[in-house]
Amino acid sequence: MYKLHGYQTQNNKKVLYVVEELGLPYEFNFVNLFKGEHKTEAFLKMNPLGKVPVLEHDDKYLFESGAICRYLANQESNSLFPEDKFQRALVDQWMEFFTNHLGFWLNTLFYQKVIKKMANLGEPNSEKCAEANKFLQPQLKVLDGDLEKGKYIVGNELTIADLVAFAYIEQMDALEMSLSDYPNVLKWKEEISQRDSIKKANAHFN
Ligand SMILES: N[C@@H](CCC(=O)N[C@@H](CS)C(=O)NCC(=O)O)C(=O)O
Repeated sequence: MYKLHGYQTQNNKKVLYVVEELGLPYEFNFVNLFKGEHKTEAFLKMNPLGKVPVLEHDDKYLFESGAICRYLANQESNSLFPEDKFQRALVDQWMEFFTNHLGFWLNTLFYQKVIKKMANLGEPNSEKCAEANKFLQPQLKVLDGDLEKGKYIVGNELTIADLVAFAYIEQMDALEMSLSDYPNVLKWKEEISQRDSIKKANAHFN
């Protein structure tokens, strides 16, 4: 049994999407960041950084959402994390692209425009938002070009790269950002949003 300690932000959702898609047995422990539950002594023993998500498995703890997704997908052989070394490297490549580029800029906007408002942290920083928007448009174009070639991010099979990417891209709804200039991304996003795994993962937050 796996136990996932998390909140309802994209780093946590990506792990939930992967665990649901794999059909692994797990328990979800909602960690209320607004109550500081991620900074208690007990939590810091699981992750000294005081951040979610954390995966608990057989009395061992793992933090960093990308590492958790890969660990879960490595439990048994499955098409979500291909065995072929080059295909697997492509999955890693797109996961890194999201963590360091496209997803990073979406997170920047999400923090400035959504989280700051929720947490009463003041107005969005317009320079940071402008910088994020400048990088986002060409990077969305790159993703759109990739999804023109295949149904999913790495060819025609769903992989953990799609689930990780979806957790970032879906933030565009709350940001009221349109995907109309990126029709392949829009089609892909709509398809992924209908998957049972996505619905089951989000049911934790209803
Ligand atoms: N690189 C980490 C980032 C983890 C992270 O920043 N988690 C946020 C929620 S999405 C958090 O715990 N924030 C609370 C804090 O930093 O105090 C990952 O991918 O897991």
